[in-house]
Amino acid sequence: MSFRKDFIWGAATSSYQIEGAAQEDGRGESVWDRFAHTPGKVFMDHTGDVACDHYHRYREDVALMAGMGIRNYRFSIAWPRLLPEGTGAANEKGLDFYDRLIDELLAHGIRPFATLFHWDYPCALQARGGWENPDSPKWFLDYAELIAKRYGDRVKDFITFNEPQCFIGMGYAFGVQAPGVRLPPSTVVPMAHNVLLAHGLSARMLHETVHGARVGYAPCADACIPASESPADVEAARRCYFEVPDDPQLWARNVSWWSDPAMLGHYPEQGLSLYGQYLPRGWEGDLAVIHQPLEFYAQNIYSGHVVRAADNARGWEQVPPPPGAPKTAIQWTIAPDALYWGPRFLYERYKTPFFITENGMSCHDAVSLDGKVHDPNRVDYMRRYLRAYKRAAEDGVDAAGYFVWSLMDNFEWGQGYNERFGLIYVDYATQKRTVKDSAEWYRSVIESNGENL
Ligand code: IFM
Repeated sequence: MSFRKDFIWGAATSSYQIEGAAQEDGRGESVWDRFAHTPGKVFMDHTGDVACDHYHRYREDVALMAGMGIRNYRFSIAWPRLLPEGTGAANEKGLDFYDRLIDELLAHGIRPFATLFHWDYPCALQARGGWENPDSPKWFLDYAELIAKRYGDRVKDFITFNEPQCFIGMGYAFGVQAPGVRLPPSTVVPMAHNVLLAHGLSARMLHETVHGARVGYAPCADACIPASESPADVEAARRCYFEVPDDPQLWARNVSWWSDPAMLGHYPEQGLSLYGQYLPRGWEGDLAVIHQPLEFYAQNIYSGHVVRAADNARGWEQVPPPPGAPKTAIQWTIAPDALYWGPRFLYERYKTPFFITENGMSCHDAVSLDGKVHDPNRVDYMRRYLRAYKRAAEDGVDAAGYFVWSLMDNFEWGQGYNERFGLIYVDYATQKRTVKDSAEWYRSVIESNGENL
């Protein structure tokens, strides 16, 4: 047994992290432009103004991708590039950029997977209340419809939102990402509901507008890994994975609040008991819109923590990692079994073809004297994680795809350019690209459909 024959192997990026050209061709300002330009918010005050200059170098990047054997590319569209004011008049030059990118991908035999929103929210809409505004789902729908009508003849695979846990939870509750505010659940819960409604509205519209559309959704979370395979530990890990935290700043870091409404048509009971009081009037009526049939359910998984059964009210407790447990450069615990238990628990619950839409490793890579970038740690990380994912597929998970994060080194949000996740090394001073060893290895994985893992 192996991965299914039509398994999708790909690589992912996002607009603000790679495009640059932040003030070019009529692009509007996003909350990330403003946040990054606020001193002290991002490592060394780095910004995405230039990033990988992909806006100008997309042809070179697509050619590199094709040379690496990548046949599926997940990218995101910058809302303020298409609609500088967030709504209203479209920016033809912005629309034209994605036309050219999509055409270039197709000319190289690469299938585009377009993420509608990967965090670069228009400042013009933020000034109107952003996701707090009850009109915000409709604003998103209009933006999504522009994309569907313009690109739907060539793009069939769409992901509505990337990691709402981060752009809502880290942006508005924990306050460490753009726009960087700390608001209470009474404000953030209605915002989250508006995001879910925007997801449902746009998924429905994509199915109605784009012939043959395949729509998915990409939240995230560290997976819970049972300490042993005893039924008690497995159940403890499952409970932990789907529990909504009782914490006013961290509550949004969970799986079920963000996925149950979209995938099952209801909010999780345990979460409702904590936060249901803050949902906007009429929320029950929105659930039918939020709950749209999706062709795939996705998750971004990088890490996990070990959980065991415990004799306490929750029924579980975390097992602290042992001293010296392996970590990536960004300090995330290396936990390959996250790609077994995460997909397994999620598929059991949501019963929908499953994608990993992000997984990868930050390393402090360097160009060696031989002019190459040797990154054995990344190869080892990916091999371990992919083996676990393959085991999940063998145990019945309908594993349909995997996108490595990331195609190329890029602007890593609050960490600026300090972290490198790419298969392609980017020298930001010269914009020279160097394909890393891991890219060569990934090509062999793709060619063997994971048989060589
Ligand atoms: O770079 C990010 C990406 O934008 C969202 N998921 C996690 C990645 C690594 O932090």
